[in-house]
Amino acid sequence: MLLTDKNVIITGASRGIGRAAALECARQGANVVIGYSGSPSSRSTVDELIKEIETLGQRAVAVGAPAGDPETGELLVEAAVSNFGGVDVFVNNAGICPFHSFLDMPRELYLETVNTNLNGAFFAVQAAANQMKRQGRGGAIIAVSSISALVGGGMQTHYTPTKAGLLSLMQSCAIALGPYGIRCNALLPGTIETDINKDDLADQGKRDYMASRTPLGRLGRPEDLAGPIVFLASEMAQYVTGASLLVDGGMYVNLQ
Ligand code: NAD
Ligand code: RM4
Repeated sequence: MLLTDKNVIITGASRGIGRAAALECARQGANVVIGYSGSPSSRSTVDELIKEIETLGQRAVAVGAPAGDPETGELLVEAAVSNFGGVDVFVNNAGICPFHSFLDMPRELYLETVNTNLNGAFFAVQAAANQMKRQGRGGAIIAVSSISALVGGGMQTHYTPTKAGLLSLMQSCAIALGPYGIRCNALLPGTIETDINKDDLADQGKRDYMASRTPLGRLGRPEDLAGPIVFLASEMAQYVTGASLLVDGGMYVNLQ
């Protein structure tokens, strides 16, 4: 049990990587605030997740609020404080990647992507960090960035800058928050099969190409990210801050 009695907030936890992380944190002894978009269609999956976490003997509450809203971080923190008594770990995971070509990128799509993935994250990290500072017992902040913080994507020109931004945010926050014992790290997943890339990977040629680029021979699963997130959240990583952890089956280093 690496997270006994820790209170963890995870954004975008209704499905995919966030959901897998929420379950693993609970297995490791944490209570979880489940951030989700607030859309009524997500409510039943969120309720199921709460039940699964309770079955594991832990507590969970859900907060439905858009990730891009600057107030959302405060709402998540308030839920953690009022239900569990504080925040020890904040995982900024919510994100979108609506694949689109560059030259005709709709302005609204660009702005929505940056707002959801990066602007909201800034304010949420700030809210979590202020609460951790008030508590005076340190904490861990993890941003789910991407391999795409390091390499480009022709259909991701709106997305990759947000992931590079999250990586940079964690590096600067590691400096700003180190004096309070708050560690800040970035997780860089490779290509993980989730709803975010369902349509993109429906193209068999693209799918085969992405898998063939991966030395471990397969695309990732959400559960592949759960252990690394728990590690960064836990005392096992007590001297790890400002770091970035690629979890990509080796895709990034696979030049030839
Ligand atoms: P996903 O689509 O399954 O999950 C995304 C989560 O974010 C969902 O819970 C969704 O409801 C939430 N979300 C989206 N927009 C939101 C909004 N406006 N407000 C609140 N919540 C919102 O995809 P995933 O792959 O699990 O993505 C999780 C994170 O991992 C994202 O930040 C993504 O960029 C990152 N990532 C994914 C991959 C991959 O290959 N799947 C690779 C690298 C990084
Ligand atoms: C990731 C990476 C993956 C892509 C997802 C949507 O950051 O670029 O290849 O499928 O985003």
